[in-house]
Amino acid sequence: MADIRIYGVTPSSFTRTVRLACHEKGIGYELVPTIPSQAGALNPFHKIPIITHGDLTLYESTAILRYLDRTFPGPKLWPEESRAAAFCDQWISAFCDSMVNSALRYLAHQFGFLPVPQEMADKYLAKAREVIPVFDRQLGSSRYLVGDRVTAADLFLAPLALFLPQVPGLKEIAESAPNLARWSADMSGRPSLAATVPDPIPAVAA
Ligand SMILES: N[C@@H](CCC(=O)N[C@@H](CS)C(=O)NCC(=O)O)C(=O)O
Repeated sequence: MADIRIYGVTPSSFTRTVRLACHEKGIGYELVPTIPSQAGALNPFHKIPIITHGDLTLYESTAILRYLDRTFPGPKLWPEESRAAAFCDQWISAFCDSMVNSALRYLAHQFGFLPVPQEMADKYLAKAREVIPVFDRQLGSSRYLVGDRVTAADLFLAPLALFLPQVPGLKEIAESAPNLARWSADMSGRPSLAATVPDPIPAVAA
């Protein structure tokens, strides 16, 4: 087993992304249950996930996946070819910016993790109506976000995408995204997704 520790909690989208990367590459790890308010000793920004590997402490999920990909053998999470690698970075960045600042924030509000006024939550939902179809169109042009094999970009999108059907408002948007649905079904069948199913969080009332 590799000496990797992941500090986070199972329902956290970014924590699951890091766990997915470990499973896809066959890296053993220990999950150390840590909520953001407990993260300050390892991450001055008080966010999860964080990893430690020997004397290394690393936060920010993209940096963590890059480190895992460069350090460990197993399937590459970024394509070799420069344009495909750039598109992989593009979709990760689009997820971390546009998708997080719409669908993920709306979901966090609905689950009670983000106490913002309803007016703000409504804006997140309106933005999700623009953002989710962009990902859907991309998944209509290739099997995965970048080409015909799973990359790091898919590992960022999957945890959130698989939550969409549980959240009224987002569920209806997801139902109008057939390529995203096809891709979600495909991703759900991967052992990495099966091995990282989040602990339940209370259902959201419609
Ligand atoms: N940019 C960070 C974002 C991580 C993030 O937002 N994590 C969430 C949990 S999924 C968190 O810690 N939220 C607490 C907060 O924002 O205060 C990354 O890529 O790892």
